[in-house]
Amino acid sequence: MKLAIVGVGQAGGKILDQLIEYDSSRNTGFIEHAVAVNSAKADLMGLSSVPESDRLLVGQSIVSGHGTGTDPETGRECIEEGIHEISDAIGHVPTSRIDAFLIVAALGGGTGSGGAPVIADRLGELYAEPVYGLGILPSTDEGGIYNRNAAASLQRFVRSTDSVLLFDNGAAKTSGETLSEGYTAINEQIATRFGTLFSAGEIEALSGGVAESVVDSSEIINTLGDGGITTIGYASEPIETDGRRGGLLDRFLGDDRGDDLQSAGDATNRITSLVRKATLGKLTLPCEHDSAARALLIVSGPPEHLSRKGIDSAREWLERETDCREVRAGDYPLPNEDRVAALVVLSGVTDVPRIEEIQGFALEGDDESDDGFEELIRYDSEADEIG
Ligand SMILES: Nc1nc2c(ncn2[C@@H]2O[C@H](COP(=O)(O)OP(=O)(O)OP(=O)(O)O)[C@@H](O)[C@H]2O)c(=O)[nH]1
Ligand SMILES: [Mg+2]
Repeated sequence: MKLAIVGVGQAGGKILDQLIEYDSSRNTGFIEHAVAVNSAKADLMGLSSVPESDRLLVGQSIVSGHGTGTDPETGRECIEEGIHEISDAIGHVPTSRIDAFLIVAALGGGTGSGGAPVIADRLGELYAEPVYGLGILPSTDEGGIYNRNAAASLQRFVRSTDSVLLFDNGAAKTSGETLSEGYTAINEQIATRFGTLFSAGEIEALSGGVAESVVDSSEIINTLGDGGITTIGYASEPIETDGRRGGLLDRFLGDDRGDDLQSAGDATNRITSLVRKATLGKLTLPCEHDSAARALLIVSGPPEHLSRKGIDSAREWLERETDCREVRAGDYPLPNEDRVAALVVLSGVTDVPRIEEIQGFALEGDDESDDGFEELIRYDSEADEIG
């Protein structure tokens, strides 16, 4: 599907950079237009893939180009000061070329945390297309300020968007590495997961014709729904290609499964096993699977490896695992790819331990946050209350 993306703040800009890199290196073309917004000049200058003309410095009269120093209230003011400039820059491309907007920001800092919901509100007022958020949660050990900022920002972001797709830095971090050392790898993980999702709905551009089972943008939009939180699981596995068969055969001989991956049965098994791995492994935001309201399964790879039978039986498994009747499934044919990958989207999730933990930080620091969080956890069944 075609997106107009806004990266807000430092993390938002870096992740936007990485998404552009993903899109251009694979020629997927899901990013129709992109803008990076920040109150810190140095962070904007540090970007590489976002063209300079699409970088917007805001809030200069408030913070003189130095960022907010982890203060969402100042972040909100900076974005409000520049909101017309920001919406002009985003509106540069006609909406007939766009299926949805995506606003990317870390929720624990200042500019992105305070500013992302302001931009979402504005786009929601101006356009009929859905507005999604891609929110980065701080890891728990970043401490009270980051976690409290994230608590307040998440609540506002959920209210002002059609869905917030969340990525928890803490769940992605590998042991022995500080968070900042790991950002490059983490941002690649983010781009692979969310890039696969949004480019899957853009497959017409690649193949020139649409097979019946290919995921399209309306299935993604229907899965994300109109209010709530979304999380993603991903798993992939290399496949042998003609040119490399010798080397890989050697590898298989050393593999005690001893299976012949060329048979149709194995293509089916590979898919069901990848879908289990994607669902039961680390989600971008860990949650109870059966609290999802909707799910979408996308299997990508060379068309001859996308077994319809495998996708059907994986979808049935996912229906049981999520206890959810609204499970969509489709494929994403990538003729030149040397891997098969499964992407599992769980949307409208309500039972999320990390959000309860963030709620605890908010309650510690500020009595007023109490009511808001009660609403956030319940929003899905009582969406009208917060609409
Ligand atoms: N995944 C990821 N998280 C990041 C990255 N850079 C910073 N973060 C996280 O983002 C949060 C801080 O948000 P920033 O984006 O740096 O803050 P900001 O929006 O620029 O706001 P200011 O406080 O005004 O600078 C922390 O929780 C960091 O862990 C990154 O490259 N990738
Ligand atoms: Mg910053």
